[in-house]
Amino acid sequence: MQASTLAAVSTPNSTPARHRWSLDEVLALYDLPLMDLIWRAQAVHRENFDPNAIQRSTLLSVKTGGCSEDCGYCSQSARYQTDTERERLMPIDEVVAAARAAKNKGASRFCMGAAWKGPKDNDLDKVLEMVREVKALGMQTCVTLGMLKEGQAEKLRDAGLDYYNHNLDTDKEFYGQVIRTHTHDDRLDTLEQVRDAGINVCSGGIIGMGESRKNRAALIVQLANLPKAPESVPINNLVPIPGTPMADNARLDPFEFVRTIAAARITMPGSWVRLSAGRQQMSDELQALCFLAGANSMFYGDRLLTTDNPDVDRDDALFARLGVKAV
Ligand code: SAM
Ligand code: DTB
Ligand code: SF4
Repeated sequence: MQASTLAAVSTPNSTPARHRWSLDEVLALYDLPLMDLIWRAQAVHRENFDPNAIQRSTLLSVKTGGCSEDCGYCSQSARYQTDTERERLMPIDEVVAAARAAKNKGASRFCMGAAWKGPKDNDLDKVLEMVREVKALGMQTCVTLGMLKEGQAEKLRDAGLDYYNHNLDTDKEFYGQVIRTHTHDDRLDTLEQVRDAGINVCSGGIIGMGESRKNRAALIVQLANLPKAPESVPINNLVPIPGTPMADNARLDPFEFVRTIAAARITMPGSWVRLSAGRQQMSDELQALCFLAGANSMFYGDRLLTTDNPDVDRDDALFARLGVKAV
């Protein structure tokens, strides 16, 4: 099928069947001249979203460092000597205070991250309480806790969780060069549990890890062809962390990042595409190009998990300059 084929194919007397994207089709998107790619992504964006509205989530690391996993990009793996110290799970009242502050600054969703391979049941009980209390503030809730065991997704749903973040991170073919302590299939298994429990799925990846364009396109294919596309798709640009194997990675051409956003927008037309890690290192103009390419969500607040994000004053000024509103 040509890259220009519509993303949905109608069958008589039924809802339109979803188009399954092939690697060649997504590579053909990447190969378009940048202006054509952005034009196409912007057209898809406008058919599905208000192009001047950007969703803002604030992140908080509720359990930092000391993780058993060996993800080659991560400051929180116990296997690498990084500046990130191991900390205990934060007390609930501190988490709720941070969520309240984020709401007052204009975030609509609060995402709590834990550096775990997956949650132990007694830790999960504390996170459930955090979810209930943040939800009671009138915010959407999101957590990212690693791999889930049977029954845990249902508990999170019953606590009122809106989104579970669990990234595929990279192409299945490249995964083993980044992470050896768990597999791409393990990630898919958790995504299935989250989906089956009726929680919104937030899943995306990181680029700039030394992967090829083909790997980047394959990641997009793997996300877009999930049984249902994730409602939220974070695209992270690697933040190189001293002490990790990726500390000295060369910076990816920023236009390749823009192309990845556009490919996500075109292949997942109804999903919120999040311009995620790496904004601190981007100019305002590059961020505006990402929004033009179809990003309509971002992390808002001075910190990501262990690294800096643009401060809220810079983001508020950017929104005003672009005439963009927060949702
Ligand atoms: N431990 C859980 C997990 O791995 O799913 C949750 C926390 S983990 C830090 C969440 C995500 O942050 C990762 O899947 C990865 O996509 C992103 N991330 C972590 N370190 C990063 C870095 N240095 N640069 C860009 N993205 C990063
Ligand atoms: C996601 O895709 N990116 C966020 C969130 N989900 C949890 C995390 C980015 C982390 C960047 C590096 C750090 O601050 O440690
Ligand atoms: Fe642990 Fe998540 Fe970091 Fe991997 S990405 S080392 S699982 S905190």
